[in-house]
Amino acid sequence: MVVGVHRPTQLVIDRQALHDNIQAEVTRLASGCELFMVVKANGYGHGAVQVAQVAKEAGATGFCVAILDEALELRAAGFNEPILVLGVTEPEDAPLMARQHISATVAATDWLVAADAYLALAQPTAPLQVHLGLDTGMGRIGFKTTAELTTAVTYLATHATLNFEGIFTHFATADSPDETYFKQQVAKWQALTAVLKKRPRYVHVSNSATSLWHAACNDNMVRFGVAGYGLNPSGTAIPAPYALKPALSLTSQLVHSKQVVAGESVGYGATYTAQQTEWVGTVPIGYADGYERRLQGFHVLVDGQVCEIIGRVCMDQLMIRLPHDFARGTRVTLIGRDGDHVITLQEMADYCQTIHYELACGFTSRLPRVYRH
Ligand code: PMH
Repeated sequence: MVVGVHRPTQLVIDRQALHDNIQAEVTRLASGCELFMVVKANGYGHGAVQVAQVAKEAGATGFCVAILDEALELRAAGFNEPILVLGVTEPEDAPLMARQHISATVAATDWLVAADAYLALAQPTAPLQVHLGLDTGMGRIGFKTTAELTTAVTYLATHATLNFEGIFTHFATADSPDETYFKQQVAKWQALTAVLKKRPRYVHVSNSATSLWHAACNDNMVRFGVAGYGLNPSGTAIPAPYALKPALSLTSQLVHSKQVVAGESVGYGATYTAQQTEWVGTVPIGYADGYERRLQGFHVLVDGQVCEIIGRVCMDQLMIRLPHDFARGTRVTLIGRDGDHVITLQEMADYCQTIHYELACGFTSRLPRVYRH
């Protein structure tokens, strides 16, 4: 997809905010506990390489991604830190991961057997670094029983192509005020890991929510994601222990303004009809940019003033009701602050009945990412 550099609509990423959030967490961690910044999905839409650079400056010592290509992007950009792929990769790619010093998440022993065959053939100079994933209640990937885990650990210990570098689990409800299910997962984690005779290099359970609110569980590494971007993992349910600074803003400009009279309609489906004479502005952003169609009725800031989105959000444009005429080129803020008003990703997510994670990841590559500070 092309990047719209000739259109005045852009995502603005505040590097200082990213830095402050990550550094605040690094500072809180117990000594010996490392922070790996989670930069999957293009750094939650913020730009993986740029976020990784800031995270490194702020004290992150490694990175987590979802898929192998995201790890390769970081290697190609020159990062030498440990990188863990959190999703299941293809055993065929084990030699590539070993050569690139990219750590694999493994959720079943048959994966190890298949990877070993490819590694034995390719003979990379280094073994493949393996993190065993344990399913303690997320129900996604991982070993579920001590028997399965013991088989995998024994296999790792007896195959020189593979190195047992880490073990981890993932919590489903660490962002919830109700800790019942969280505690059940912790108990399962403790029962499963009790069979280990030797601790691997990294033992980790914490996403942002766990590190923020259950730091006693952290062990020696945290996988810090959404809070690094300045977003509260719980939405508004639990206050963060320090002020999180949202790093992402979305800005545009008015490209058109006109008066409509009572009875005239706006947008596909003619769902909005003016009741009186009013000014209508057009902003060059739409659902093809990840600005959700569900945001009809939400608002933007025009020169700092709150204006409602009227009619359906189109693919590339949306219309707003203006208090009066504004010049073409007037500043429009879709996320962020202008004067006394601020629009947060959280408010947008609430309006769309989703979570800020989904909206942040949903901004498409047509929107240029511009870095400030
Ligand atoms: N570790 C794993 C295994 C994850 O899947 C995620 C996020 C994180 C750490 C970081 O979580 P945080 O951003 O809440 O700090 N994964 C996802 C996901 O799969 N859907 O939403 C978030």
